[in-house]
Order: sequence, then structure tokens, then C-alpha cells
Amino acid sequence: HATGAELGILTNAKLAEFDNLDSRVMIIDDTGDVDESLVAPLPDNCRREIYSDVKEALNILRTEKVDLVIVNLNLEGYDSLRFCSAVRTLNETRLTPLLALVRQGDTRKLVRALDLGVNDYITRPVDSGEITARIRTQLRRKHYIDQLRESFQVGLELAVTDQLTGLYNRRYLANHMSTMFDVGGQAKMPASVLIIDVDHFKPINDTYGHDIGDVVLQGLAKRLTGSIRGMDIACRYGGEEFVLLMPKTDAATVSIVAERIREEIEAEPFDLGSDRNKSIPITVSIGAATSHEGDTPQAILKRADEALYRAKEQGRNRVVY
Ligand code: GH3
Ligand code: MG
Ligand code: MG
Ligand code: MG
Repeated sequence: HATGAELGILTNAKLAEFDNLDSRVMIIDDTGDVDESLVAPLPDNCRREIYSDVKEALNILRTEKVDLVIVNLNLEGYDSLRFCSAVRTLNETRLTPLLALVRQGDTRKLVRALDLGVNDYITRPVDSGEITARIRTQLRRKHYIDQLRESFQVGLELAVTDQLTGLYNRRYLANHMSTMFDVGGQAKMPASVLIIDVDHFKPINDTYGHDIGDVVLQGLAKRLTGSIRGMDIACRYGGEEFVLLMPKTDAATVSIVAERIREEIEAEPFDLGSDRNKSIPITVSIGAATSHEGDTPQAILKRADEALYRAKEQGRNRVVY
């Protein structure tokens, strides 16, 4: 059974925990009759700033983290409804809570503001207990949404990342390649892939233990990441098998890159850190393939895998294209 919290429903006690977080509140007013005493009952960890320049305020909202905006709906030098609309339209501020300060009886303006997506409102003259409660509600909601978004982000990262090495996982590679080779999505220049498999890795585990084997795989992943360009993708394809995906790379180039990677790995044994004064030499076999017109990701990977098989057959520690 899912709990309330898992369903996104929070108890009041849970919501109150967000009160401990620092908040930044922006007040938009150019009339001078809205001052900080308005929000004085809020706790010290709630920073408040008054802006009379609406454009400056919008700029800050777009670039900095602000948890709540309180706008006077009776601004003198700017259309306050236009401000509300801008906050709701801009990508960076769409989700920023917006509280409107409205004169008692100014229902038409209030309805327009609510239509534009204002989250809540406070009528003037302001009751200090009421404004404190409404601000607190908005801030709690904001912090809760921030928390949800963050855990969603973490979840997304976990879903595409290999836990041992931090490289992309096989699922990510498949998705990425199918987007890349989608009809119309195929790059003008061919793309190439390398499948890299550690030679005789099993004996390394057997000799030094699985944990040391893991350290070697982590070191290899790091080295591979260091030897590719920003647009290339490094992925852990299987146990001790890696794939490098290189957009805009032709057959001649990828063969040179693959040979360089193979040499570098052979030349430099893997250090296991200062506490273990061991270093382990390894070699890799590499299968390379380049995309043809109308290729599918599966077909390219299959050609690279067949080339890898031949590299093993021919004695390992080599590149076969
Ligand atoms: P070759 O590829 O040259 O044919 O020999 P190999 O010994 O590398 O090939 P094989 O595919 O037989 O063995 C791969 C080994 O990789 C077996 C497995 O225990 C090990 N392995 C796979 N995943 C991991 C891992 O996450 N950590 C460690 N330490 N070992 C792993
Ligand atoms: Mg094998
Ligand atoms: Mg192997
Ligand atoms: Mg293998």
C-alpha cells in the first residue's frame, strides 16, 4: 500500500518541516505604501526584498532562486497584470508562487490576476495573521515542489547511469542511438561506434578478487571518458564491455582513435591507489563500425560486435574494423 507521502499527499506536520528551510521573498511595489512590516511576523530565515523596478525584478527572477513573489496589484509605473502574466509565461519563473496584494473591493482586477495564474491573494488593509498564514502556505508548497523535482531529477539520472562506473548505461545508449538514427535525424556525417572488451578479465577477478576487478573497471571507465570528445558518449555496455559512440566520425578517423585508445590502455597499467601498492596491466580488444545510409542502431552495433569477435579470435589486444 502506498503511503500518503508516496502519493504526494503530505500531513501538516510534514509540511511544517519545510518552515526550517531558508526562503527568499520578493515584494514588487513602487508606491511606497507596501513595506517590510507587512511581512514582519515571518521568521528570520525568510529573507524579504522590495523591488520598485519591475524589469529588474523580472531579471532577478529569471536568474536567481526566489521562493515567493508578492506583487502589489496597484503599481504606479507598470501594469501589474502584465507582470503577473510575464511571471507565468517565462520558462524560468512559470512555477514561482505569486501572491497578489489587492485593494478590498477591487474584484475585477483580482479576477484577472487569478485568471493569469496568481496562486493566492491578500486584500488590503492587510491582516497580519492572515498574510503570515498565506505566505507560509505558499512557501511550504514551493519547498515541497522543489523537493519533488529534485528527487525526480535524481531518479532520471539513476535510470540512465551505470552505478559502478558512472558512465551511461545500455538503456541510455539504445535510446540515444535510436533518436540519432531516427528518420531525418541521421547526421550528415557518418557516426561510428567502438565496442571495447577487456581481454582475459576473468583471471583478474580470480587472482585479485572481484572488488579489485571493480576498481579496474572504474579506472578504465575514467580513462575512456578522458579520451573522447564532448559530443561522444561513453557507456558501460555489459560487465567488462564498453561502447563509445562518436557522432560525425568516419571510418578512417575512428580506426585511428580506436588504435590510440588500445595503445594507451596497454601502455599504462591500472593503479589501485596508494593503499594497495599494486598496478594491474590490462589490454582490450576493440570492434569498430561506422554507419551506412539507412542503418539501424542494432545493425551498427552488430557489425562492431562481429569485429570485436574477430579481434578476440585473431589473438586479442587489437582493433578490428
Ligand atoms: P575475453 O574477453 O578476452 O574472451 O576473456 P574474459 O575473461 O574477459 O571474458 P569473459 O566474458 O569470459 O569474462 C568476463 C568476466 O568479467 C567475467 C565476469 O566475472 C567479469 N565481470 C563482469 N562484470 C563484472 C563486474 O561488474 N565486476 C567485476 N569485478 N567483474 C565483472
Ligand atoms: Mg568474453
Ligand atoms: Mg573480456
Ligand atoms: Mg565480455
